[in-house]
Amino acid sequence: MLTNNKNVLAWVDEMVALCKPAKVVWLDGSEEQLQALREEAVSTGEMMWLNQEKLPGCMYHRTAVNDVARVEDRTFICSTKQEDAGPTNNWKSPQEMHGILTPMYYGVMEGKTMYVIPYSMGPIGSKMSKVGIEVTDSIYVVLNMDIMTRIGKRALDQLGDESNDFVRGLHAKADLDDKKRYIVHFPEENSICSINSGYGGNVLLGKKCFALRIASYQGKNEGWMAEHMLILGIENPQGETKYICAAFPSACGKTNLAMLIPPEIYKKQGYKVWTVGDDIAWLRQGEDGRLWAINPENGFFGVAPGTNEKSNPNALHTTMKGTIFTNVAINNDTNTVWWEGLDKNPPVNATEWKGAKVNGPEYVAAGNKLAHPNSRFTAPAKNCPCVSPEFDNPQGVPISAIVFGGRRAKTAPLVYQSFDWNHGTFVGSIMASETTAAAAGAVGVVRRDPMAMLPFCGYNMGDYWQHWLDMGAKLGDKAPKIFNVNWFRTDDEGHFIWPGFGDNMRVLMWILARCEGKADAVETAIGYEPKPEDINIEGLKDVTIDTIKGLLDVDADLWKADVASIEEFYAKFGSKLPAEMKHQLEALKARLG
Ligand code: OXD
Ligand code: MN
Repeated sequence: MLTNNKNVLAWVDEMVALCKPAKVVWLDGSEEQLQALREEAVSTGEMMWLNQEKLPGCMYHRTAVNDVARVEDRTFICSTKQEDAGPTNNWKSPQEMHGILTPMYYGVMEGKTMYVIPYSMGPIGSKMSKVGIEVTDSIYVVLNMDIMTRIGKRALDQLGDESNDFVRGLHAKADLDDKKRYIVHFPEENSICSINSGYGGNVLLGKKCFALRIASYQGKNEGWMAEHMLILGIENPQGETKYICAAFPSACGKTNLAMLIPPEIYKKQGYKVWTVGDDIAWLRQGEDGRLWAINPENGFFGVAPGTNEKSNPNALHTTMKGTIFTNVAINNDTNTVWWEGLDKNPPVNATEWKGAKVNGPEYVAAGNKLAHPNSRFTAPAKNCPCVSPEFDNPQGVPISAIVFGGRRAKTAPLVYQSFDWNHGTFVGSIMASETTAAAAGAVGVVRRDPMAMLPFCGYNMGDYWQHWLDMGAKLGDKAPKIFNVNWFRTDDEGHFIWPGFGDNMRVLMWILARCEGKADAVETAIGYEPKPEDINIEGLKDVTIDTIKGLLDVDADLWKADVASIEEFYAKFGSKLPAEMKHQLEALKARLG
């Protein structure tokens, strides 16, 4: 027995009685046990070894064709009261939802093995970490959870013998029927149920389900924050590191920013960038009054397509060992992996993500994708060349700045700073991205995604904004400064004006200078902007001071149109919209004239 904790034992007994597995295996976290499971998954065809010389420890998995992404329309927050889930979440009462789910789980693991995975979100020994137990019928889930979290006996030891503060996660693949797929959160019961999926975001219950949806609810009740944010550190030539958290909606380059390569001008001075996290931050006020962050995860579950030597060499390097690849293409000559955007040479002897053998170049020329656009790597953080030396620090890292960002062709400038924390909360709440010509549907349609938490907030977003305001009041003058960035302004031909990638560090440097009181700013209707000359453009080919002036331009008419769309969005929250947010919106309107 790995634990004497009666709460854990009783819950696992209950799950066994419900799902009726033939066998129960507790994950102790040992390498021998994991290796045996890898071999077993290979023997059943669930997974495959890749070329062990080129990609040591790396494995491959293919999901069902109907099961390749998170399913927001099948994701529920089941609080007792509907208003506690709010207008941005699907809701059913816990009673009704249990009525639907319990019969589906009854006997669902007959003849199968139930794996019991104890795991810690956050470094072992950290007061900011929390424990979860996931039971699942999938070895793929076990092996991914081993990379993404800290699994095994150490997590149970962290929980202790008495505590009942663990998140219960029940996952069964069942028959992968997408009509009966459910990803369900019971925040008041500290539990998650997932059924009929085998795709990462739906089944690695420590990630989005626990570390964002359940944890955001816990954070509200316990006075901390769970956010969809990367954490990075910038070390100056004197060896001092300042940390930034940043929230972006999907497809805005969060993993790339977290692992950025400094431009030559900073590199040669001795600046370094360190990655603490690429997706989730848990933030708590420290004893010194400042806001401290840990990354609850232990690995990266990144989108493969588009990752290459130029866009993100650190991510690419991270995936070279001990990584699980899902739904990418296989180069059959070398038994290695390929995806769109890796290089310009699709393998001739290829297997595409659904499993068909094809001639890669011909297949791609005919307009097909060899890798699924949402194909993934699950890679250990410790592989990352720029992983922060503080990655496992139980204290976390102190945060100087919080950065919000979206994808806006015209409205949002390259960067601006909020007037204060409350205004920064407003800036986060109006985050949005516009659809691009690359995607189906109308161009320039605005999708509001407050704090990039729209699909991940486990309670009413109005209450969530109030929680942000309350955290600001608690932090007072120790609060991080809040900024907004937009790497995606386009010219009249639709080309990006700002070079992005590593050059985004030039903007982060102004942000840090502001935090240290070392840079001036210009007050505009929407916030403080840099003086154009304060964005360092040394060594940039096509960017002049006039380019920066253009990127910082604030078009009052566009902002007035945006205000109308914000009003419409805010109206959904009725009396849950904090008065302060209404006040911030009115103040913006007045400043725009
Ligand atoms: C993710 C997401 O996978 O945000 O990180 O969807
Ligand atoms: Mn994410």
